[in-house]
Amino acid sequence: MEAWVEQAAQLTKPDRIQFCDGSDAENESILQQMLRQSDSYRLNPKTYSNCYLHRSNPSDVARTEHLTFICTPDKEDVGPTNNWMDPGGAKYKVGQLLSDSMRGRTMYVVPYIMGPANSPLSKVGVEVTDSPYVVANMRIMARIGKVATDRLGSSSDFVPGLHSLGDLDPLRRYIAHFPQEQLIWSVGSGYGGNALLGKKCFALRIASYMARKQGWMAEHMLILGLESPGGKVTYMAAAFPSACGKTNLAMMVSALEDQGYKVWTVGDDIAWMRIGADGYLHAINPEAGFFGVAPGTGMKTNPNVMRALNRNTIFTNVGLTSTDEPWWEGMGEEPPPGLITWRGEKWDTSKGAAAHPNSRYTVPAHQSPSISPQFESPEGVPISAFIFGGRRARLAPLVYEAFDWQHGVYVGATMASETTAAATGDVGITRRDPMAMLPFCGYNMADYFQHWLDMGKRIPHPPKIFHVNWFRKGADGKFLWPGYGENVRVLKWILERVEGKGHAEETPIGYVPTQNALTLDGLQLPSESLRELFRVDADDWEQDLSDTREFFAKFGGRLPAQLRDEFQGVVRRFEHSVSA
Ligand code: OXD
Ligand code: MN
Repeated sequence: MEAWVEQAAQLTKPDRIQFCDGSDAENESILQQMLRQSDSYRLNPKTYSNCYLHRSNPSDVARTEHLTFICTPDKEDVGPTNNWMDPGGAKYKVGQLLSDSMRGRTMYVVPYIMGPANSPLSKVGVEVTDSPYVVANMRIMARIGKVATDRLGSSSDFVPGLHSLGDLDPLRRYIAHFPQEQLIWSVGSGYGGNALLGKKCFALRIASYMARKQGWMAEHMLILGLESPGGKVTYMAAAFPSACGKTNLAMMVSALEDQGYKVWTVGDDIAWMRIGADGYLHAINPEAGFFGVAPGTGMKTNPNVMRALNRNTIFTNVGLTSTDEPWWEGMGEEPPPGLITWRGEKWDTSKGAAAHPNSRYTVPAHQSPSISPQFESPEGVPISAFIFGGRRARLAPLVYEAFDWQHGVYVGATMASETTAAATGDVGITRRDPMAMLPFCGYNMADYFQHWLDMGKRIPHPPKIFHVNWFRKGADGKFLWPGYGENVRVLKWILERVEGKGHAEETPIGYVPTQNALTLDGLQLPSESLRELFRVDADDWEQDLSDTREFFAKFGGRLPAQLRDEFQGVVRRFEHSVSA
């Protein structure tokens, strides 16, 4: 590690190097350094103890997928859904931007563990960065400092990540991954997904590459435990594209709590999974905190996280009240007088939203009242169900179950969603996002599908696979399903299917709950809404199938034949159902 840090310093030429031990005293000094820069503020210490607001450069507010590269000698190895650079070329180009980039700055060295400190599934990374904001966030999102150097010892088995803010100009911004060397270089951005290298860069892009080689899975999935009456907890992992409600689902306050159904949070974004001695797939959450989207988060949508956010939290690009408290749209309160926008201007209605739509909170996971007692479990939790989903205003029913693993892989591979503000680009466009991994898969997605198919053959007790859509709209343009805490009703049906009990009928796309299969007591849902929520419309699916065909064609001969077979299977079943 010291040798690599020395190399990084020779390239970037910092004035000082600070090795982080993760102690409280050190954190205090990092926060002071963060506050000395003009973009960070301490929030009201009475109501938001040890909380901070950071305002990022307005051109640096989200992941920049067009500036994110996977660097391998053979272009084919990254596939049609990733940006490619040759490793030598990338080292030269990005190296020029990193060269001398830390002059006049401190280089912080942050050793960290992704995953519980004593878990065999966890892995060590080392990030060097010139941003105290990044260090303060890494401290919440990973286990940093001594615990990591102790685990590493004199071994060189760690993922090095070199990060520099550079000059924050998007024209000089690159997030480059070298999977074969297990190396990350990021320059020109301070935004979470681009700069907290343990998260998307390591725990998804590099880890997905490692996982395929080593026979495990690194997925963009939340992990939750559903407790049922009697106290048994069944674990599920769910993949939704960015900003589709993973955090809210993982931390849900169940609408069926008085019937004995309660949700426990293990993770809200990433799952690392290995086959356990019991034949189940076991999952750990590699992260130690939640980096959640603030707008839309309130006491109605996510009371658990709201109860966690009043201490030890870093807010990024939210609004600021005259009493030094954070504010965002959907928090549940009207804009207060004297509100300041995320750009630091006085808010009025002409300014639009006071908080940036991708503004975030970074909060320690253990502060959520819903945190699972298994959160630190070294062996992880056994997963009984995988849930895929996205925002589909028209197409997909509220929930359906795949016929088997191979069909489930097809369901995941054909996932699509209407885009949100988590990445730069147009919002509201439907894009294919297989397993929610489109921006995060560190190799050719066709090979990733094959890895999923192979894993299914190796797992003695594979999870059942489901698809949900909380976002279906009626003819009036309104959401048909209330969502949030009511989603537990869908989880309950999934649990019943896992236990071989829930009722369902076969449709061309999978098993859909029968009209009375969902527990709906206490919900005033018109029966037309219910019918609409479960409807499988042949015309809509026909259109979607032609889009899927185009998407699959991108992968050419590398697409696994089993997925072509599954595609034909859906087409055939629709033809039968129409002629019947
Ligand atoms: C995230 C994302 O921040 O997916 O989790 O963009
Ligand atoms: Mn995510």
